[in-house]
Amino acid sequence: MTAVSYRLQGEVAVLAIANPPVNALSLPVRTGLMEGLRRAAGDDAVEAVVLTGSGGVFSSGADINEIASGAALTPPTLRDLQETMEASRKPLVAAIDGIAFGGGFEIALTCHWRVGSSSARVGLPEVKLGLLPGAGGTQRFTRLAGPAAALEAITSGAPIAASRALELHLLDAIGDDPLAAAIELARAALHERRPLRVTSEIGEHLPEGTAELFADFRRRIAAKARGQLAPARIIDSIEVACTRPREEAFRLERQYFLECRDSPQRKALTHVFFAEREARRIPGLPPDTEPLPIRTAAVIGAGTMGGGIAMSFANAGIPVALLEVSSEALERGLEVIRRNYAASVARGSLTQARAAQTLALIRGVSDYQALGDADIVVEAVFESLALKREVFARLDAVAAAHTVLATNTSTLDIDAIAASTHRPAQVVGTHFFSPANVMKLLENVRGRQTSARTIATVMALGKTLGKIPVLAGNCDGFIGNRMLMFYGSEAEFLLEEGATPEQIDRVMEGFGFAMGPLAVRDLAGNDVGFLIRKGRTLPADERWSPILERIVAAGRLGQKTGKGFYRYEGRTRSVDPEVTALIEGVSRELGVRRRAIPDEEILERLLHPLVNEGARILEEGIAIRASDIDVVYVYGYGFPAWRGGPMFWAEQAGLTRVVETMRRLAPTHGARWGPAALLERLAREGSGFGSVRSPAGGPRHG
Ligand code: T1G
Repeated sequence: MTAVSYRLQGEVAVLAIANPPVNALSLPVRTGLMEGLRRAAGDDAVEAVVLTGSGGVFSSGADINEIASGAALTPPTLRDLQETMEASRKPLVAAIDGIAFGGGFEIALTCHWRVGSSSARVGLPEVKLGLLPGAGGTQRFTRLAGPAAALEAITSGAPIAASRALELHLLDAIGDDPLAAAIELARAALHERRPLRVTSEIGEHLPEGTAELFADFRRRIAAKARGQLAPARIIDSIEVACTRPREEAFRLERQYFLECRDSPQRKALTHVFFAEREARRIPGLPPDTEPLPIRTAAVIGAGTMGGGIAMSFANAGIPVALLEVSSEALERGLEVIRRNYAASVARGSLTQARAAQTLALIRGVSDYQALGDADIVVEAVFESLALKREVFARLDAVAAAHTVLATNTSTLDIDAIAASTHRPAQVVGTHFFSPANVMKLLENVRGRQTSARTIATVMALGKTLGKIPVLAGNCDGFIGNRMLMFYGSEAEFLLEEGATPEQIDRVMEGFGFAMGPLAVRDLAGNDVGFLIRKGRTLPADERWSPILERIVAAGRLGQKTGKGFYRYEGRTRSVDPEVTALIEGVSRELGVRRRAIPDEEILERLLHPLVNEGARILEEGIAIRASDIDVVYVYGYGFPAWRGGPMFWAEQAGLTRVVETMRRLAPTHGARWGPAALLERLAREGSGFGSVRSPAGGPRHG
């Protein structure tokens, strides 16, 4: 089957890209398009050309693998195609169904006109790969829609609905049958002898492209885009569309694109893109394993997590019963959900109708018998093993035989919970991250007896809920929280030795975390962190720092009490001399002589233990692959995606440095802080994590 089909509909040639699953513009597609364009140009019977995609997709853009390998530069390149298109004397119309993203949308923007289906989405998401639209996208989009819309759309990479694209003149018409509508538009253009609209020639200087617009926008995204190259170059590229002659502007866009393409950030973001998709592959799962269809759900517990999980199901169109035995607690939980949807409507991110429709899918109940035939029940009660075992025993008695019983526990033993049921094969962990209706990561945890079908079901559910699922083995803390223990402890040890909360958080936020470790503790609640810690027993050669205990004892629970490691005015934090005194007091008690600690030491001593524990998790088979650990940290713990995740970052920085740090820490911190054997081996061999896979059976059990 050719990558591009060519057929005549009367005097109109129809070129359809056929490169499943997403019509990426790989070399065979580009070649097929070039052949089709030339054939149409040379055939007098052809008076117009319509470009479309088959399989319900226009195109997802350039082939990301080819960008990494350089094959994207093998002629005909996208720019070769665009030159041929702009030289056409015959009308070119794009018919867009499904998505037209990246280079796919850039090809459509090079057509003279564009028609979309009402459900079509267009966009330039290159920024998510550390790139900028390299085939004229910043130029043509800006000329059609104006710089303000271009700045928002291309620095966010967000998809644009057809109706909005029409408003922005990115589409010229919307039709239920975009192909027929495109052919009709082409015939009208012929009949009316419409001048061909070459989008790259629209408006030489765009009046609204004022210096203030760009200065304001740069200020507005400074925090979010800190340290990142692509957003900055996208703004530069849109600015030159408004201020420089066309030829120069296109040349500069190309220059900026190549700069981004060759940056470490592009490599890191491409790694994350494929890592997300690789995480769905579970070795050892029989290939014919069919996930259980999830048509209805139930959630036990209407607290923050339970409410957020219920919203996740409703947002995906799945009716969900939210169970809370106390009617007051149930009403409180439902009220929080109602307020969340109202806030989305107020923000304009949801229509009133859509909010009402979604809310109607959530049914509050107080009786286990009301759970009916839910296909999955997610328990989200207080983090107590005894309580969870009691809930699972009750669920086991009332749930339908096929129902999957999932626990949202963040660290407790899945096997111990499964043992309170007669269906351990259908018990699994589904660890959501707060706020559950927002955070993308879904850390699924398999127990010793969790069946292949149950695993396949919760992995597929992750995608259905619009989340990014990763499978973990069963151990204390699974993947994310187990690594976090070391990160959090080391932050406090650094405080004892001379660092301050503001220095530590500044260093980690400068690295790219949305929030540093102490600010995160204040957000999550220091009492929560302390409670989890109290439930754990450390090896004899390890200790906790007393700092967190002192902070909690002083009533400094974090943002919710207006003070924690910082003092708060709302969400704004400031240094609190009382905390400085508290920390210095602990140093004195411990006989530690405080010293100025270099930022670099803080960064390495926080990230290397994270990577080292990740290596242990990998060698124990708790994680299937290192890139899964990267996905967990990027989507669950705010690790900057443009650094690729902890394991990818460590490989780039050099695994030997991690080994050296852990060798330095082990004598004072305990044997577990010594370098993982896998890490020492890889560092010795000079190889990376890519070669490491867990045993075929998937993660073993901690
Ligand atoms: N290139 C190569 N493979 C791609 C791809 C692409 N552009 N898009 C998707 N895939 C693979 C993906 O890895 C997966 O493979 C399969 O297709 C299904 O994808 C010059 C330089 C389109 C919204 O950034 O956002 O154009 O795991 O599981 O959930 O300016 O894929 O099955 O082996 O994600 O339905 C810009 C990236 C490229 C869009 C579909 N375009 N893709 O989501 O399926 S750079 C993008 C997506 C560019 C130009 C620049 C999503 C999707 P496998 P999937 P999905």
